[in-house]
Amino acid sequence: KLPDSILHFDVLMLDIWNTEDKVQIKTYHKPESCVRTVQVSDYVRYHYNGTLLDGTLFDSSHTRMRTYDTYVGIGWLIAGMDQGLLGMCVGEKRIITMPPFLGYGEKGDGSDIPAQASLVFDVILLDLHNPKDEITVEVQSLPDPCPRKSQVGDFMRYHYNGSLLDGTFFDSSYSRNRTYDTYIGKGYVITGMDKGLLGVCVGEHRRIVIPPHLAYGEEGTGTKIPGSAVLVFDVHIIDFHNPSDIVEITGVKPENCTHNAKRGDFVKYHYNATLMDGTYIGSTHNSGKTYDVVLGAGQVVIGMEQGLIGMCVGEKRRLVIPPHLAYGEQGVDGEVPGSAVLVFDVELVDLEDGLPEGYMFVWNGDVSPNLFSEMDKNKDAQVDTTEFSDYILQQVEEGKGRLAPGFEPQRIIQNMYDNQDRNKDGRITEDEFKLKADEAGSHDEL
Ligand SMILES: [Ca+2]
Ligand SMILES: [Ca+2]
Repeated sequence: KLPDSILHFDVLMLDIWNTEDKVQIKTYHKPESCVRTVQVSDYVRYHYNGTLLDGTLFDSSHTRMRTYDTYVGIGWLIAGMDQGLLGMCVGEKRIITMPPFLGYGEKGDGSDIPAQASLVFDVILLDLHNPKDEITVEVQSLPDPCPRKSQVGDFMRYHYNGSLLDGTFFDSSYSRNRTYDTYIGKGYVITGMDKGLLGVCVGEHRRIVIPPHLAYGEEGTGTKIPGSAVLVFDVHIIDFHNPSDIVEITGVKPENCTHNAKRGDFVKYHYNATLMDGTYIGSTHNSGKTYDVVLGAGQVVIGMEQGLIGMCVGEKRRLVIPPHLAYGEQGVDGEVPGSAVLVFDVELVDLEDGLPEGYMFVWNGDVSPNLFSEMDKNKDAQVDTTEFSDYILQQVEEGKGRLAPGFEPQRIIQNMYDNQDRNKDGRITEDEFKLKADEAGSHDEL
């Protein structure tokens, strides 16, 4: 022992705790919106930096570039974390400080955490769900009226933005500039989406929050959706239909509407066409020229023919035509998207009665018994195309016969002529004429 010596101690305080200590929580960032906080048995994904009380870093999820994923409050974590994460919001940042007996205690952990060390975790919570969770749906805007809501088996076209709970974007149909198209309720999309798209209206905006067990599970998918991630989809319903849909016809029938369009009739109409969301497709009103077709002749899509049948001149209808009665899955390049439902506002402007099914020419009265000799103007015992054509046109002009409306008369007459000229030598003899006239049920009959 040295007498009268002065002792110097340089003391560096590394750690201090008390057996009465509890977990200390200091929140230094709280998100504006916090609909839900961590409860016992929730599953969380978070990032952390772990340090000793003196600031020595012993572990970091950030350097591993992946979140720490675990259940909370049921003993999967050290006690200090099981307690310290409770009540946290997604997006919240907090510092959780715990005494060693709530951390790794007397033994410490490996070479990085010494015995009896207090621990400090700087935590940001990224994700939170409970295995008992269902999807949640938040309707953001609802069209009025909404005459129909989607059901299992409908085919839907929608846009979406997909993000994780902390707001990290992972996918968007908008970026591809095309809708996502699928049957719903049939397992073609993740379970949560299948459920979340039921009961929607055309035009609706809704947010669908899907826990991982109803999405991509513990594995996640691709590079952007981590395992056990909750997904947030903001969807906009463009349209939907059912494969069993027929043309939906609305409109008020004018009074004294007695003469209605039927198959074979030649009709002239105006239309304005849009998609269900109002996107313009086309209109006759721009040119002022009507669209003219023969009903049943396949000149327009089936849904349009069905929608026009039964209309009278002056009548207006709205036709909602599902894609299988319009342009199908293909659509029309650059004009109509595949599988799109179309809305036509039509007005019938003119209607000319067609001929009976299958006929292109009919006599209004009795047929002349001297048909052949009447046609054979120059009396050379054969009818050539000019004689034939002149004769038919004259009958039409005098009201004795009618050609099917809506077709080129010369083409009809040429067909009739070719039909009659059995040996195809370019002229019709009296024998050919009789032979043909004897056959029953043939079309374009004289
Ligand atoms: Ca002749
Ligand atoms: Ca001939």
